[in-house]
Amino acid sequence: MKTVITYGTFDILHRGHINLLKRARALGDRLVVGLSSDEFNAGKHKSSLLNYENRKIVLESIRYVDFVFPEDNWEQKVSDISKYNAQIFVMGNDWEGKFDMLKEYCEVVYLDRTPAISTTEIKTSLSHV
Ligand code: C2G
Repeated sequence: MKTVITYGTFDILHRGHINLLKRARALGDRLVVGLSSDEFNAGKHKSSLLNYENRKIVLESIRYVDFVFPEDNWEQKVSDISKYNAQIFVMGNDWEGKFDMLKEYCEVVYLDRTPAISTTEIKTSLSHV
């Protein structure tokens, strides 16, 4: 059983997120996702439109996602990798190099970001409606 792990806010899910989740899942037999808590988002200077519970329900309904757990801080990844026995850590390449310290614990893969779509752009266009 090869477990893949990834993290994110996943607010207002769009094809960029799905593309990432699909490719991450394809690298193993199951995908576990650390979903940023509302408090952690504040720490990332990100405010999500949907709160954690909403974002969790949506993420859990995605066929590529097997399990969702809260991401409360930057430091929990090493213990999560051990807790979920993850062999591969995946992030979009906007994070390229930022998590190379995890190579000591598992394979680290940065996947190309899907161009021309982001939650920020969606929120901006919504604000002009
Ligand atoms: N993503 C993507 N293409 C996009 C938008 C996002 O591939 N057009 C990817 C990001 O690279 C990330 C994942 O989708 O791997 C989730 O994106 P966000 O919800 O924006 O997550 P982020 O705020 O980057 O949080 O500890 C890590 C952080 O929690 C990551």
